[in-house]
Amino acid sequence: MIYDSSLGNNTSFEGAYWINLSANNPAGGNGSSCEFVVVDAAPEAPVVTTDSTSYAVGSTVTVSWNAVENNQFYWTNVYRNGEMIYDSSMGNDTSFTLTNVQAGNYVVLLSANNPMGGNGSSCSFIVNAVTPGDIDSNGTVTILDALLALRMGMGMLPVANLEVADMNGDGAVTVIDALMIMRLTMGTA
Ligand SMILES: [Ca+2]
Ligand SMILES: [Ca+2]
Repeated sequence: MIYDSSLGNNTSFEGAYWINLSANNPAGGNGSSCEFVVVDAAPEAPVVTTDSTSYAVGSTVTVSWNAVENNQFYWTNVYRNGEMIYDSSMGNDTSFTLTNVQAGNYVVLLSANNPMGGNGSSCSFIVNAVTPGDIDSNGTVTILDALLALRMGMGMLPVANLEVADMNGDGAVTVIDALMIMRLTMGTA
């Protein structure tokens, strides 16, 4: 006997169980087994984090959390400016990545779940809007950005970040763009 209803909600049921079954005759036996776990509480809340709290547009964001005991599945949702943009559904991974992120305020909600319920945590991060001229994506336009544009215009650097480097919108990065960025840094644009 492995079950007696008179035991009610006795928490001694908690634990890992294995069921082994074999069919036997005088020539031998063959069998199979299965395993299940009985829990008496929802898993503890994992702590979800990102590798930074501030990103440039187009970045890759890694979201991760600690594994918790007695979890059956994790579920994550990501909201950008209040709108859900990612829904993991049920999974057992403890991280995921968002690629090519767009500007906005992001909130990540995570829960660990089992048949007794779920517990979760959240974190937030910002993807900064594109700043024209901020070629190195550090949030401000400085003389370094102008120098980067100049070197791109002279063919000394491959053109990256065209969206912010091409100040006059002609589809190329030239000395003119470098001059426009330089004037921005001097407040004479
Ligand atoms: Ca910059
Ligand atoms: Ca240009």
